Amino acid sequence: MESGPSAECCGESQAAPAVGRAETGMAILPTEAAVYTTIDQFRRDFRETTEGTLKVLRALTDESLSQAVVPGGRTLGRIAWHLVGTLTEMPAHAGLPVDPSVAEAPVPTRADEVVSTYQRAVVACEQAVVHAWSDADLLGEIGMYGETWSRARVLAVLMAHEVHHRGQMTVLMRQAGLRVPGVMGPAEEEWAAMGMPVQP
Ligand code: NI
Repeated sequence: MESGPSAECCGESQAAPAVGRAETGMAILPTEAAVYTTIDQFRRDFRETTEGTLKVLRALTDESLSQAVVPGGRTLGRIAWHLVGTLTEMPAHAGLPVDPSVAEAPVPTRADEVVSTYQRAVVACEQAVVHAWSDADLLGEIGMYGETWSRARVLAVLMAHEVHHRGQMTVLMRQAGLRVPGVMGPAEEEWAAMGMPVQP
């Protein structure tokens, strides 16, 4: 992300004083040790999460990319592209051997370009983590966005960030009139397809 997760996700300026994790919006994350103690745990979670995100991205249309959160605000396309870019930007920031330049490219006008770039970023991210970091490396600490994080925390934040923006996208997609796929349970249309009433 261009200016770190707190600036992108919480609307805070990076110039704001960092007086604690609660102010960065990261305090709700589980402790890193409880999340990933092995690279394989991350890989399984990463694959499941990114498959869900891919379902959402595949439901985008070219026209929907310009759907704004508020008039003149961040668009669905920009959020999607930020999500794609972070998959290489954050790992690169953490010292992993990935090319972060996708985060710097303009937002595509075609939805299929978002999807294909995401797929490449997923492969690049997973391969970098798997090949460059060992289980023992996860407890090691590195500088991230003006703070000190363990590598396990980097991976946990990467996943939380993905789910956060994916949730934003599904709301905007409804507002754009798109059919939204179920990611963590069936979507409205999927309950209907099963002949069941929409569950709360
Ligand atoms: Ni963000």
